Amino acid sequence: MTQSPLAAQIVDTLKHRIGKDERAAHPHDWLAATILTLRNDIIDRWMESTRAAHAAGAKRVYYLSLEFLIGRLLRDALANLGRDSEVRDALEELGIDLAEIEAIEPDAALGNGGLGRLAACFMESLASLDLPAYGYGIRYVNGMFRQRIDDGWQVELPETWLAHGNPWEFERRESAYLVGFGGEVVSRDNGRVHWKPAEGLEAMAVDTPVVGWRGRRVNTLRLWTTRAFDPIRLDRFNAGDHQGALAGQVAAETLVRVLYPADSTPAGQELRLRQEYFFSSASIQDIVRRHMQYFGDITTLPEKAAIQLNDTHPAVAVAELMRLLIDHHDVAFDEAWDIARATFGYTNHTLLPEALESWPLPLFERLLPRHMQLVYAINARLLKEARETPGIDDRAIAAISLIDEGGERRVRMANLAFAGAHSINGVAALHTELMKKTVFADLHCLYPERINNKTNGITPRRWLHECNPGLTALIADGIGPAFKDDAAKLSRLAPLADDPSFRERFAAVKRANKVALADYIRAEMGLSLDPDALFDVQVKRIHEYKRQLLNLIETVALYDQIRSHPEREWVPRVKLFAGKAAPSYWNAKLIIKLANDIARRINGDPAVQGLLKVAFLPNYNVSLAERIMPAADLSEQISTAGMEASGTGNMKLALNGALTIGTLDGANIEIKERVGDENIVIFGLTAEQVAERGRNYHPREMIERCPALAQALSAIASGVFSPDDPSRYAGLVGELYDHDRFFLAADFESYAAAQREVDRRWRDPAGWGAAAIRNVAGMGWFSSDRTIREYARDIWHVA
Ligand code: B1N
Repeated sequence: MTQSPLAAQIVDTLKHRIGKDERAAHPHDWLAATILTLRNDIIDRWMESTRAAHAAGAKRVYYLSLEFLIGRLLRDALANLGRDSEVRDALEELGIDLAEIEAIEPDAALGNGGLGRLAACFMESLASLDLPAYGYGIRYVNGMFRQRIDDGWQVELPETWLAHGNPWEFERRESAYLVGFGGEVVSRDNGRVHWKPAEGLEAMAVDTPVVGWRGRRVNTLRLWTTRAFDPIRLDRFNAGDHQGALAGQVAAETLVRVLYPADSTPAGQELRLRQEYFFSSASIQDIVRRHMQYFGDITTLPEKAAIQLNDTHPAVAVAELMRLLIDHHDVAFDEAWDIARATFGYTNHTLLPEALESWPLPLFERLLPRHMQLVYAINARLLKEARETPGIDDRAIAAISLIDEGGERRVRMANLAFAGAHSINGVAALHTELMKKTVFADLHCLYPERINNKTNGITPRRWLHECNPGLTALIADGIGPAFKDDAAKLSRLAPLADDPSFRERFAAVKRANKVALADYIRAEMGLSLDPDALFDVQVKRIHEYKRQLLNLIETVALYDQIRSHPEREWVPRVKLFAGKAAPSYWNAKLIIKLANDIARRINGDPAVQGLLKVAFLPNYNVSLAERIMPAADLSEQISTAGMEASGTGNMKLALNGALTIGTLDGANIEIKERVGDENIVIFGLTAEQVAERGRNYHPREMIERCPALAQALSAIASGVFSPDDPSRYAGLVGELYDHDRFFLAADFESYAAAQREVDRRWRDPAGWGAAAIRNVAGMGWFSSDRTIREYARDIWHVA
């Protein structure tokens, strides 16, 4: 049999690049050979994209983010290049199953959750919209930890995504920069200021190509790794100090070793500040070098570069650009400040006060003495402007200052980012309005034109086409393929909600996806699930404000009800939970244990007759999300109103035909507007009511007035689900009576009623199916292509 050219290429790559023949090759070798072969095509397009942008003198977008949660890349590349079936066939000729080798590609988990995944969706949309862009971040050796569940408890294991090498990346040894720390600032005779760092390490670029839809453009994700300047100190080694000889190397490796695994809470340690400055400095140096090489005049930087700060993690880049302009390019302070503000945009992702980054002043000054001076200089200018603005009093001045003077003095990174940017955006409409009223109220008063909203989005390539091929084919059959190039065209699906035969086919696709997920869960956890039950999912980081505990308490209340009234017609439900807890977040870890304790008890109770099953799926990551989204019927988006900035899992689930049960929080509000009030189940206090209630809230009374809630809480607190340690949850539940910071008691009744409304709707399959289809039809607006178009138009000013 003659081999197809592609199959021959893969075999050739296997032989000459991997050094294996067909008989000796392991699945990992086939995976690498396939990627390396496909890469040739990608490289050609990559170079073409770079050349064209250069020739056009185009403005470039730079997305600075400490996190890029990109997941697996092969499926994405194949789909976007349209080479899926060609590669599948070639591998089949060689006796290799594409799906099998795809499944062993490690997840690139260089992020915690929503913020990191958003950065990955944005990179894909930037390439799909043919915008010249670079993502800048850190090439962590160990990404987000792998979660194992041992006896119901979370155990964190190191994640080793680079163990088999990484065929997607290119080391750029020539793109290397010195990044300094510590030392002193000296004034030179010529009036210039010079920073002499005490320590230095080298940042080296490692590039990954990002393929856009239909291979239109290939952009660069540039992740920095470290090289010790002087890898081994031979003088020390020869003197017998073997460890000392390698100290520089070890310090350099430590910096990029791990991703901080805390979502929405700042780590606060010195290593984190070092990571932030390391990647910010390398990125700014790279941007300035490219600009000078192409355009030769630093003052035109804002015309040719838009730098977006993904939260405050890269906010020190503002001071770093000022330093390069003033100390290295002889730009005067005022002009440098104008250039910086015209270049930077800042995106805020959270209002939680405990999540706002600030650094103890002594630490900041010790690590970055020159930046400290610049922060003072910027602050002096800022406060002078504030004092000259009518209506700004001393209290407002204190709030605007880059330095927090209350208690231990600290540098406020959000204020630095705000002051140093021409645009400050929130990630959903409500969140943006709350930014104006809360954290940034005074800065907003000073610069009322800066805050704007850019509601988050998700890429429909990964989160519909690739993860749900069944639904994608059905949609194409119903409305034609145009939605693949323009997600807004999904709206054409709406009339088909009234077509019984389309609804039936839609239900069959959903059922097949549920069977696939049930098969996975049986294989992984030994738990059998009924694919005809309602699959109710809450998948996201474990955090008290996201209220997994509310869902669990309601689950217990439902369990009690089923046991007391077995004669009633209960809707069979499967409650699925997944998500990671920050390793140091005790209550979050306890909530995972509670989910597992509740699951064990309910799943083993013959009295519920399989009407209710509960499962906590270990190690939630991008790949597991790709399995869950297509199989969900109900999406739990139940954060305390005002606390979830946007959410993006809510978008992925609705796009795949799940109905949302949710609060009026984050992007839920905009989802409701787009899918229609009848196709979403809303409950609970509004953000305004939460703020109002906060001052006069008595959870104990509310609990005592609601027997279902009181009973569920006392069952959990007294050890019904933890007979091995009856007081395990006494503290977790006890806190609710007196504090209940997240208003579980206030929202419980409304949540439980909403769940019974969900049951009522589920009993009408036609009505449910129509609502699910209308969800898909309404979700096109949440494509990250739309989000990126808005950033491009309003913030970056690129065509
Ligand atoms: O960013 C997502 C939003 O959809 C979520 O609502 C929001 O919670 C999330 C410190 C964060 N906010 N803040 C973080 C992550 C890591 C870290 O070290 C904060 N993540 C969010 C995308 O906009």
